[in-house]
Amino acid sequence: MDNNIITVTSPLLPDLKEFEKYLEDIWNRKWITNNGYYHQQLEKALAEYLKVPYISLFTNGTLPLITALQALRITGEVITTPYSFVATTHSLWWNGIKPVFVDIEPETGNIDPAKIEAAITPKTTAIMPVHVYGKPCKTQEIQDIADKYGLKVIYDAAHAFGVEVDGKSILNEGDISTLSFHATKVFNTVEGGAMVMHDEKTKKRIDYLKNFGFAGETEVIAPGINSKMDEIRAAYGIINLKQVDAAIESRRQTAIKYRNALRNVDGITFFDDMPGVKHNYSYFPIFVDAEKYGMTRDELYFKMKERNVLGRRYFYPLISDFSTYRNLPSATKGNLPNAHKMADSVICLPMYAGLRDEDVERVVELIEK
Ligand code: T4K
Repeated sequence: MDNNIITVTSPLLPDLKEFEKYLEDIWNRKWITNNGYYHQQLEKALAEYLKVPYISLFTNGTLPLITALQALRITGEVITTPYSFVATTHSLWWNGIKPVFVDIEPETGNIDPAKIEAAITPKTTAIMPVHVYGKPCKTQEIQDIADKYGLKVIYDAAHAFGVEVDGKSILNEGDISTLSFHATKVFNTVEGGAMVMHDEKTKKRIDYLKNFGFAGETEVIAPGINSKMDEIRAAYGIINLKQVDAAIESRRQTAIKYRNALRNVDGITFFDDMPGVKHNYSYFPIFVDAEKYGMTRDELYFKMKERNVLGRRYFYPLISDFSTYRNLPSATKGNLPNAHKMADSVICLPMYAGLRDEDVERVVELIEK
């Protein structure tokens, strides 16, 4: 038996020698945080790379969600998806907002726009969808509903780094999009994140809010938070950005290998590329139909684990099933059948830049058997 552990992901690391040069420069500058040189450079480079007009860096992918809700003064109820990482819904809780869960579409795992209107009440102020696994939401349909009811749209785009639809960045949709640059993401700054906005005024306000609300040495315009990215992480990000295209290409090759090998395995399904979409291959979820496959998802998951293949059940349990949220009226199983089905059948296979062919083969062989 092969004892090498294959994890679900492995971080994209900058070249250490190159990083050392940046560190020396930071040491010389003696400016290590608070909108420093590399912070500004990374914001510029990311705006260009991501094809977005304005971006503000954060210390992680959770605080831009929390701050976006503050900046847009969202209150009352917000419509969101249960099929995500807990941080999505936690950002609402931290703002005293009631989450209202709406079911997902089986084709993408994203919130189903056709089910949003029925969940709107006089207290609804916004929609918070997630481009789960980096697959684009039906943004036009969501925007039409938002416009009709006067709602804001904040996209949790934590998985959607670099994703484009018909040549346009998905990050320009809605009022605000947020990104995560966590170690496990396609592009990482160790911990880190960002917010994308459409205009300079909002960018300025967000920059105040992530710096305690300071709008000058002696003026505080709002009860802001501290969520500034430091110079060391910004420099790390600048180096990583140079290799992210190659990393995405490596991930794409892995996705092709998985798809070719698993297409004819009875009871195993997966997503194919969507027409017109530039994907980032951030995750490779497969879905197990126990009856056809002859084994349940959990049986396969633990069998893989026994053989040192550490896939992950992202996103199981559903957010709506965690104790904090399960008593909400919208958290019932009857309201969220598609989300339950996906959460109960998913395993994310190992997926990262540089995953070796023999490791892909090992994963595939385990599933085939
Ligand atoms: N919205 C969405 C939709 C999100 O998915 C996330 C985060 C957020 C918001 C919030 O963004 P952040 O505030 O986190 O920036 C991970 C990540 O911690 C989390 O960022 C991510 N989503 C979530 C989906 O996954 P865990 O608890 O599964 O990570 P962990 O530590 O078990 O790592 C998974 C595997 O990655 C390990 O088995 C091995 C590998 N790994 C991990 C780390 C940290 C490494 O090889 N090296 C490392 O340093 O949550």
